[in-house]
Amino acid sequence: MFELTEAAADTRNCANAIRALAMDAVEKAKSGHPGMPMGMADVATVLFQRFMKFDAAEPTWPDRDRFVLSAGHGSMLLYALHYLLGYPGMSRADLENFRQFGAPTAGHPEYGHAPGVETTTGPLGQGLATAVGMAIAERLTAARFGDDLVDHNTYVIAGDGCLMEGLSHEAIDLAGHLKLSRLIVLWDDNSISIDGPTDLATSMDQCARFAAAGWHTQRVDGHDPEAVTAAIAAAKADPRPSMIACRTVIGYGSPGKQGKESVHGAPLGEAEIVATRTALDWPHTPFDVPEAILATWRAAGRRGASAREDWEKRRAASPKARAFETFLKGDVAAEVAGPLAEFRVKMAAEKPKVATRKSSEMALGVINEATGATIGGSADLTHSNFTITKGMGSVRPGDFSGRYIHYGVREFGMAAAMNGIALHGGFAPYGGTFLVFSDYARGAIRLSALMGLRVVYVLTHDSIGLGEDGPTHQPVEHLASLRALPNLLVFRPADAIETAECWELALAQSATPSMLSLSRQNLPTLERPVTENLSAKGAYVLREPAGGRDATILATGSEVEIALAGADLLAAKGVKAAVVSMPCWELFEAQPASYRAQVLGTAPRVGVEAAVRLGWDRWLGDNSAFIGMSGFGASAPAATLYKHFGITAEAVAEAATGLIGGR
Ligand SMILES: Cc1ncc(C[n+]2csc(CCOP(=O)(O)OP(=O)(O)O)c2C)c(N)n1
Ligand SMILES: [Mg+2]
Repeated sequence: MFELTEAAADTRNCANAIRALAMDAVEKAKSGHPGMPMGMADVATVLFQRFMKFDAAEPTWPDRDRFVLSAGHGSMLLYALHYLLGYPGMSRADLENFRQFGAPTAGHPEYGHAPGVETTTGPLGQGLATAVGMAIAERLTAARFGDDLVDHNTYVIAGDGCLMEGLSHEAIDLAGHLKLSRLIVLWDDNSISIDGPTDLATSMDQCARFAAAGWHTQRVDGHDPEAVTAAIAAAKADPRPSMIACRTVIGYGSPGKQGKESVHGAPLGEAEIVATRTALDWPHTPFDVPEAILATWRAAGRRGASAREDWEKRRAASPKARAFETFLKGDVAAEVAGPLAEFRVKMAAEKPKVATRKSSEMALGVINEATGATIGGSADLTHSNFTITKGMGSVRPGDFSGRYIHYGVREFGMAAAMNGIALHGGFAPYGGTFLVFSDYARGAIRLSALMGLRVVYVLTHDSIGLGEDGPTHQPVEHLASLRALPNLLVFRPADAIETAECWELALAQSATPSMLSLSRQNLPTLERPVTENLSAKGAYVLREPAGGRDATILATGSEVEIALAGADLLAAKGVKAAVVSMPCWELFEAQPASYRAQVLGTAPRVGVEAAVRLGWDRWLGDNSAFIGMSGFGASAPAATLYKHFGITAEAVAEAATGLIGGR
């Protein structure tokens, strides 16, 4: 190896500590990805020792720089950094337990498992897109509380895979447009992914792509600490978001495997590890870091302590101190509960016949007035999703005082950005698109659920009820598919009152995202008490016939009206049918069995939902029928479609009659 100056040798040794820990942990686990941490060790060392504003002892300091390892397979890079820097919750033993059950050192970085892990990554591209949300949130927060309380950067390490993902296009376009100058992406430009050299699959000029999206771009040798230092300094100084293509060698230091795809995701093997220790001049036993090197790292971990203490003083002296604290707590539910309760009373009195997307807009009017924490948006369907309310103001490049984000036609990018906004703290992001296009956002919805983030998806046009746009736009399997996602509340309110209730419940969650499935077509206001939030139990008896039930009709959303009409037809024939509205299965599932039994009753059941049957059998039991969809919809007026697909009051009545043996 070439001669290094003393400072450079120090940096190289510090980077070698990352390399050694990564290869040792992967070797011990017999599983993991050593290549990326070994390749990016120099860049990460420069970033954390010379630039990142953080205090390892206080990983939740609100004004810390955020670091996102978008190439989440390189998790050992993050864990090694956290151990070396002295973060709490990351011991040597944790590194030795890499990828073992219960250890904070999961295969990919998991939000909440260890302090300092800012977001879950692993699904390539999402870290980058989530970081865009964090960078937006930083500017939104700064616009409200001032640069003396909020002024930090968001750094991302992304790999070839992250940049090949389509999501990266959405993310960099949005970031470039919004001129997120504090966002800096370090691309691990190693020309290798799993299958081999990246030229098997791409010939993209990434710098040109980023530049076209309005980014500042640079190329550096990712193994030259001074070049990397100069590049990050230039990136910080530039008023655009920055991408630095860091030319690296995957698995750097492994004489037999560096530069090859074989080092991407498998242990080096005993012999190669011996050779690597020699090549790196790292004669230490596994997981041992010499005291002097560890001391350098630990000092770097404390580097930001005085900046944090200064910040604490500024906060204490700030006239906005209290407001900032309240904001960070993010207790939106307390702010909106009273006004929403009043709103329900008003709806019960006025009985509007409006689409639930419209009810949602009305509820949002109340919510957005009662709290400043909501950040709305839509993927270019604002005037269909009805997600904007009076006076919100659009977020624009250079002006983050507004509360509404025009995410553009970027559903996945929107959802990932909302995760980033939620992770950043304080805000309650919501964003709209058509329910059918939740598929485009699904990867990020899944991470909202996995991370337990309060994000609200406003998904309108939720069935064949949208009519003429036809089957490409009519969701049929989406409710079932989203209900299958763990830790996601799927709300499908039936009227203006339930819509307000569901919004209240969604905003009251602290560790669960929600989605509201909302109709395009008008729906009547239900006759029911509004003294309590009935949707909170997930399902409730909307109509109980006198003298016991012959049948129970279960329905959600727009089909509750049909269920009631079906019950009317049955009543005319002397059949006593109860009607149950089920705005949220997940909340109903969480009720005591006795409540569920009382709601469901013992009479034969008919389920009605303009969607596929999958999942309904949980509620229907043996002697049952389902009125819904069994295939794709069609293009026609909604009324024609409901008739054509047999989702009618008559069909409900007929099904119930059939079940009880005809009358
Ligand atoms: C969305 C997604 N698709 C596929 C994978 C599986 N995967 C993990 S790493 C990887 C290759 C990534 O290549 P690169 O980013 O260049 O990483 P490097 O090999 O350089 O470490 C793939 C396909 C994934 N984690 N996420
Ligand atoms: Mg690569």
